[in-house]
Formats: sequence, structure tokens, C-alpha cells
Amino acid sequence: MLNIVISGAPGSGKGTQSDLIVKKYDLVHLSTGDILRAEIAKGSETGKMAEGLIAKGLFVPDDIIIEILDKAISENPTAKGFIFDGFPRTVVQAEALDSMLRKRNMRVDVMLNVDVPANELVKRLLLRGQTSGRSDDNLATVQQRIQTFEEKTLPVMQFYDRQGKHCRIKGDNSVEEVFADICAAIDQAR
Ligand code: B4P
Repeated sequence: MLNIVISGAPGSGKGTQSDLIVKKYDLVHLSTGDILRAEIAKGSETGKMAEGLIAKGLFVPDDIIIEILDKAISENPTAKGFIFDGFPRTVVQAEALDSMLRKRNMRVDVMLNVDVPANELVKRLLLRGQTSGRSDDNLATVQQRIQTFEEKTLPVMQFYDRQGKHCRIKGDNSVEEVFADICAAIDQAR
């Protein structure tokens, strides 16, 4: 069993790297962003509530995200491990993930913090916004997302630092170079 948390500011490359990690390590990919966008597309109650918050660059409430994640873990009983992409984003979520895993005799092995300077984040997300159709890939929302990340998610890095699981990855290299650094960090942690 190998459980990885991948974290980083919006546009840091979490989703991009998660796709590569699941292929190489045969893990189940749980992206809370993808799950929420699927709920919005379905028009569910969760989706309706999340839609406006995401468009403003704000977080969806912890209790809703935690419930979604707990259900997603239960739906994959034969998984060899998980990559948690974009979760936990708050300390409350990080504590909840620890207890969700503990009750299943599992644990987080490593937290990858993909670190990219703010000017590069803005550049990447505005470029993606030209084709993504995402309501949150515009300048005002991107700036709010970065601010939300700094306020709410930077303390999550310290949470994993205290557990000795925080691993900083230099994210402003090519996709291949970032992936090579990530594989080295995972192989050292398992
Ligand atoms: P996410 O879907 O997680 O959005 P994201 O932070 O933008 O990450 P994403 O995976 O899409 O982008 P990536 O960095 O890979 O969340 C969206 C919203 O949902 C949040 O703002 C929040 O409102 C809500 N939400 C989600 N999870 C939540 C939670 N746990 N609690 C509360 N609310 C939650 O890549 C960005 C771009 O960079 C791509 O275009 C990619 O091609 C490019 N890129 C990647 N690597 C690159 C590289 N090395 N060089 C150049 N470009 C690169």
C-alpha cells in the first residue's frame, strides 16, 4: 500500500504529475477538483453549492469535501494505494484524512509539495484558461485562488513537516524533470 498526498498552489502541476504517478505506481487517483467538476456537470446538490465557490476562487466547506473523500476511498476497496490530489487543502482536512486512513489501517507515506513561483502560476493558468473553459482560470479568480492557498493550505505543509512527511519538489522545471524528482522522493519514502 502506497498513499501519496500531492499539494501545491493552483497551477503548480498537481493534476499533470498525478496522471504520470498513477500510471507508474498503479494507484487510484482521487482529485477533489475533478470530483467537484463532475458534480457540477451532473447538476447535483453538491455541484450547485460548489459551482459559485469555485468560480470565486474559494474553498468548498471542509465537511462536504471530507464526506466526498471518505466515500471515494470506500468505493475502491482493492486499491494498491491512492494519490490524493488537491486534498487536504486545510488543516481540518489533513486531520480528517489521518483519521480516515487510520480506521482502515492505512497512512500517508509522503506529501509532495510542488513549489512554483506565483508569476509562473498566473502565466500557466491564464494560458490554460484560453482553452479549458474552467470558470476559475481567469485573472481575478486566479489571484484569489493563490491567496486562498497561502492562507489555508500553507499550514498543511507545516502539518506534514511535523510528521516528517513533507517533501518539497521544485515545480518550475519541465514536466519530465519534475516527474523524475517526484519518483525519487516516492521511492525514498516507500
Ligand atoms: P483543482 O482542480 O485541484 O485545481 P488546481 O489547483 O488548478 O489544480 P489542477 O490540477 O487543475 O492544475 P495543475 O496544477 O495540474 O481545484 C479547483 C477548485 O476546486 C479549487 O480552487 C477549490 O475551489 C475546489 N476544491 C478542490 N479541492 C478542494 C478541497 N480539498 N477543499 C476545498 N475546495 C476544493 O496544472 C495547471 C496548468 O499548468 C496546466 O495547464 C498544466 O498543463 C500546466 N503545467 C503543469 N506542469 C507544468 C510544467 N512543468 N511546466 C509548464 N506548465 C505546466
